[in-house]
Amino acid sequence: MISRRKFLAATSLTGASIVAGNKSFSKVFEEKSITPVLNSPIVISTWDFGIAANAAAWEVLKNKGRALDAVEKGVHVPEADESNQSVGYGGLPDRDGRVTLDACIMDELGNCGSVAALEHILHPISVARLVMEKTPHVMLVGAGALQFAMEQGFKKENLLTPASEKAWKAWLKNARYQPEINIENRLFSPTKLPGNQYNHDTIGMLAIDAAGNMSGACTTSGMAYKMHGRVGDSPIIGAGLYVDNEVGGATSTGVGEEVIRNVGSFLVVELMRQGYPPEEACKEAVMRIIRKKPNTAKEIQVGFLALNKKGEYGAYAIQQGFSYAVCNEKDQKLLVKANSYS
Ligand code: SD4
Repeated sequence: MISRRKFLAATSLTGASIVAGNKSFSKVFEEKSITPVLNSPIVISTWDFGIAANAAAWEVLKNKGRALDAVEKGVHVPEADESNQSVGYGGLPDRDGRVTLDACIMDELGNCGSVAALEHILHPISVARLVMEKTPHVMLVGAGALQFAMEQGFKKENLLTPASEKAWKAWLKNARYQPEINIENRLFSPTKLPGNQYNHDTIGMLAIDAAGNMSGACTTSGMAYKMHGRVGDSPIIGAGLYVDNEVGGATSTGVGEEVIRNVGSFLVVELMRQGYPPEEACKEAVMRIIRKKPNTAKEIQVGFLALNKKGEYGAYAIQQGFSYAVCNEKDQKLLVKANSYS
């Protein structure tokens, strides 16, 4: 039994009461302790929308499927969710009005694949997986990534929904390049962007299967209204995601530039290798960012989420408001509020 103080959305709550953006969301949190189920399948993922994604991943894990398949299926859910404006279809575009997607995936053998600045493809994570499985490369970007996706039979689609186009047009009126921060605090102190949109959130997912193997996936439309061609941390192995099957895995969300500068997810995994529990490893990675640039503590959000080989998990963020979803055989809809620096 872990007796850390956490705020959890209980499994008995209905899905309807825990949808992203629901104003009454914070009311569904209740305080209780976490009983981890160690050494058995588990999937964890960033933010409240991780609950629905975990459910899809759990379908694979509970049937003794591979963690790699679980994370791919899991993140398909937010990628295809039009109402989610920070991942995949319906994602907020860059400042030129183009939806450009970043994604990566990593398996238990250390294989990895990634796409960055990919346009027109509904499931960038599946393209990343094929980069891993069918090419000698790790990363394809932009037009080359799209070309590869088309060769693999993916359909070219328009990912800019009317809602996201409207938000972008509202943003264009001022066209301030630097996005307003801090959108992740929306559950606790909402900061709204023009058009009532929030500017970024990423799904990062880590899973352990019945065979004890770990995989991870990370996918996003990145920072809203970014410069065309900007790539964040999410598709960069070691920054937005890292998995080492001997130790554990980590993923990140928030302002990708700071995560890249500190090779955040790799750092978290290496700290776990040295014996840090997952939350402590995430905290040290956050502190590394803050120590180098103390202003980040006031200005931006970065959150890390980690899972070790035993199935222990934890997270830490610069700002309040980072939540993550946990799914194992005991609880399928846990939502945990991460501890934070601020
Ligand atoms: C990025 N890290 O593109 C992503 C965005 C994100 O919560 O995670 N937002 O920088």
